[in-house]
Amino acid sequence: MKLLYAPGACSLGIHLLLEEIGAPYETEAVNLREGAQFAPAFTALNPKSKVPTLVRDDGSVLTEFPAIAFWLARTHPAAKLLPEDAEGQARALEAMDHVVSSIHMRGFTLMFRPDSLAPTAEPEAAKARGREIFTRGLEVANQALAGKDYVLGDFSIADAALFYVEFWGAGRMKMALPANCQAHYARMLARPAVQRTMAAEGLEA
Ligand SMILES: N[C@@H](CCC(=O)N[C@@H](CS)C(=O)NCC(=O)O)C(=O)O
Repeated sequence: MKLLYAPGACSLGIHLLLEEIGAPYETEAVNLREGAQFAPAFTALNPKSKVPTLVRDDGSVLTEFPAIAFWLARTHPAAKLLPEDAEGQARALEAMDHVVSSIHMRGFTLMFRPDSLAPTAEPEAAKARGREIFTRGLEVANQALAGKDYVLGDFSIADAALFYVEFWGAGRMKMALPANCQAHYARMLARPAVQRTMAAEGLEA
């Protein structure tokens, strides 16, 4: 397997899942700032120009965080990254979709690219709205974590998703996370697989 990733991007969550699994994999850094995701070598693999992009051993390509995480968990059951029952699997997908679609794609994106959907005459208002969505999303995750170490109780792919937005909030933006998210972030950072991933991407918490 080969993961195309960008240091500190949402691909961080998939990177750490590969470390948790422990099967051999390669990585290739994609320089998003230089627009490498639009170069033909990349779009030939993923015409959506996004990381994470996973090239599997048979050469086929899988994209979109929840799909990659779900596939990794299902194909590596020994790593115990996903509950076995339908309810638990649906909850994992629900939590990941909330992170990717709302906290990341609406909140974080609006904060840093206020004109990403349409030109706006009020970029500061759009950024503030993004911050509100990001913060509100983490508050919802915080409530769901009450009384639990991990999103579903035991560690799962849902934690990898929550971790990357916690890293963006606490690590990059130096925001105070709500208490349960802060404890979850610290718990994630204590995992050897997460530490190896952070080191490999050159990141500091
Ligand atoms: N829906 C996608 C989102 C992926 C995404 O937004 N990736 C960002 C990095 S965090 C990216 O590749 N951005 C490059 C670009 O938009 O040009 C997923 O779940 O994987």
